[in-house]
Amino acid sequence: MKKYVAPPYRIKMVEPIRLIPREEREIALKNAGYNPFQLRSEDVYIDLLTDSGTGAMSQYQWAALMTGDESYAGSRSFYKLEEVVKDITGYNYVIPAHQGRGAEQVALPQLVDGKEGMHFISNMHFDTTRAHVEIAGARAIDCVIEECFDTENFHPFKGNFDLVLLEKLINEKTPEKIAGIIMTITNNSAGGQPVSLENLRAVKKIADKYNLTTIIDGARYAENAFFIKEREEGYADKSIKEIAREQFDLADIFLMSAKKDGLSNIGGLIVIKEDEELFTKCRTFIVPLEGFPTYGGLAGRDMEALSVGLVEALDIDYMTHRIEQVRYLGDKLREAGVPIQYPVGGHAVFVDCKKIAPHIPYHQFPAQSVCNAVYLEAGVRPVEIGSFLLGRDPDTGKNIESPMELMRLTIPRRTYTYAHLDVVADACIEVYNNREALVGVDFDYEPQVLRHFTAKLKPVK
Ligand code: P71
Repeated sequence: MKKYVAPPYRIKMVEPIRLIPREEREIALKNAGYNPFQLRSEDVYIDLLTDSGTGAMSQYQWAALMTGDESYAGSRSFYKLEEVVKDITGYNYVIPAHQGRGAEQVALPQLVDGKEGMHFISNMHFDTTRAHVEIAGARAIDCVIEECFDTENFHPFKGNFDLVLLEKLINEKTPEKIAGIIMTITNNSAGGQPVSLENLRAVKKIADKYNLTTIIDGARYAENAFFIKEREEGYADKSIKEIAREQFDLADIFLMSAKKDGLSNIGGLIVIKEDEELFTKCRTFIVPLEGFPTYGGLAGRDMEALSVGLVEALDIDYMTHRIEQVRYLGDKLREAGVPIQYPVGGHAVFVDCKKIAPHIPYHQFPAQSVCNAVYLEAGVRPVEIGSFLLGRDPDTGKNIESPMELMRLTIPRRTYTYAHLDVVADACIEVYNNREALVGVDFDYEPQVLRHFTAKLKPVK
């Protein structure tokens, strides 16, 4: 039987976008210090900077906004959100936060608990998570499988932990000095790559052996569950929600940037399985940092939209199309010979810029150079995930060389059509065909933390 695949939605409201002329793009990029983060969105035609809070809400979410209870304390909207989150996770305690890093800034220091020389181990820390680990006085160690760094090689779960290395690291640092193991699902920095349930189970077993806390950094936990359904034996007939629950069963804490698989424009969550003492600490510190524990920096209406979005993200039709769309762009690029992280991950296509611009050294940020060229070509805004984002070693102050130099083409949820993705593919292919002309960039201004957001750069002469 023929399979018909089209978006499981139709458009009822539109936001006009425009491609400004090439000369204007050149001026805009120069004024932005050759850093796409500093562009005005009106100077961008197709915005693939991030899938975080940039998606389209459904009619049910917009309707729910109107029912928000804006009470400072004990909001009805909070209790609704709490019920939805408990139903999905099976955990006991729910605290909202304004976004993922809000949840991180409250929860991570509680796990470090003021102790010296502590570490978190993750398959791969995302940049804000790494920043909050360091602000809490601890160190972040990544422990992903080697296969993840070979962009050409197919592996169904490139986000997996290296289990041998994990146990070695725990023994090396000693279990007392491990504040927690962070399961980042999907593994954003490596290409939105999934982690298998088999791998998560093995991590949990090791954590139990050494009595360590496990934390799910689950901004894209539903996408991860979908890949398990697609690729892991025995899961084809399970629902995304059922698989997600198996993921949650393997952790003690769930931190979420709800701007991704919460299908919302803002929001975050701290969810704790059963540690009442930890819950009490988080509830205490959320007050000065984010807000009263029943709103945590969110308006009542935001909590309403999130309650609906969390459920919609578990829908199989929604998710099938979501993953198909990302794969469509990846396949187009691959067919044209553009090197990408393969297989394509959940939320973005990651282009391997080490292969595109081997003539640009890591400290001149090859992927940033490719991002800028793609913007100039067609007004498409990608984001660098490489040495520019990675920053400096907090102990030595030296630029860290990222194992991969990637340009991320991040697809917002339910926002662009396949025709937009054709434009993106054409622009990338054009830049790829003229890759010898690419030049590196250097700092004009470098901020101390999370430098990629606000840095100013200049092309190397
Ligand atoms: C993403 C982001 C946010 C971002 C990063 C770089 C440029 C623009 C936007 C945020 C995450 C994440 C994971 C796995 C925690 C956060 C922080 N990702 N964990 O990929 O991917 O959440 O942004 O809500 O504070 O674009 P937050």
